[in-house]
Amino acid sequence: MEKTYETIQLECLGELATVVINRPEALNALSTQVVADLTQFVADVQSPEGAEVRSILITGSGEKAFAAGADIRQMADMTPAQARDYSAGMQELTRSLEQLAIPVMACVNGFALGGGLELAMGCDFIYATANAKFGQPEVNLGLIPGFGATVRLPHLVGLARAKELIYTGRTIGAEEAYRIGLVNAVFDSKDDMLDAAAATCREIAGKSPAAVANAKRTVDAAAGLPTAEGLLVERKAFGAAFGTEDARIGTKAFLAKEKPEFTGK
Ligand code: CO8
Repeated sequence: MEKTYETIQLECLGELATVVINRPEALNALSTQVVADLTQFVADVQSPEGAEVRSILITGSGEKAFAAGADIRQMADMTPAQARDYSAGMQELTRSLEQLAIPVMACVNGFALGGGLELAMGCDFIYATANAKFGQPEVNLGLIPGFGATVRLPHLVGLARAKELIYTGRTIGAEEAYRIGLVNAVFDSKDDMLDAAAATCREIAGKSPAAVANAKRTVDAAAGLPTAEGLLVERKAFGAAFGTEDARIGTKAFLAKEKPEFTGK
């Protein structure tokens, strides 16, 4: 897929699309244009032209920031109604990332604060560099998180840790983020992180696309449901997996001791 956007750079290498948030002068803060460009990118991936894309990495330009939050300059004069619309736009973007049938990884270099961390949490999982810094500093501005952290942060790190981070506005380093389950892995350099993320994407791309999409949909649908309801969601999706071509291909190949050639159907 070849597309250009105002505030994000797209690098496509075969099936892997790497999105680089590119506003280094503002530490990649998420202006309305960045949100619009990311939203357009998701629409492009879902268009026929984007069919070749099998996984997505989102990262920030330079070494200093993934994204230092919503653009405070733009936000400063918003009315409550405008802020609600702004929040809605970004919430829809993160929902659309969660609803894509392919994996989306956040690769956090430097600051992932406020809306930056919320964007990262809208991805399937997060890799980070050792210099990464995470936090929800909205209380320092008299605000609260508005791009999903009150919902997703407790899912990832538990209610009490999420409350502590949100109430204090404290920034934590990569090692602590790893220890509390916010990030999956920490790397010495940005290149190491991006290489490892690309390898994980290749690993996933070698599996059944139908199964990966079903797993993503099911985990998303079951997240936050009471156990009994979540199990019903899983049961239905497990049943549906047996209606796919990939399930026949995968199970037959196993029994024949062959490598499966999945079709994604
Ligand atoms: N928005 C706009 N510009 C920013 C932002 C930002 N979030 N962060 C940094 N910048 C700009 C700075 O203004 C500065 O610009 P200039 O050179 O023109 O003065 C440039 O980036 C470099 O920043 P610093 O000089 O501050 O760099 P430091 O290394 O000294 O500090 C920090 C780095 C600690 C990251 C610091 O920049 C900082 O604290 N930034 C703000 C972090 C923050 O509070 N983020 C949360 C924003 S609120 C949010 O995300 C809420 C989301 C929910 C919204 C709900 C809907 C309304």
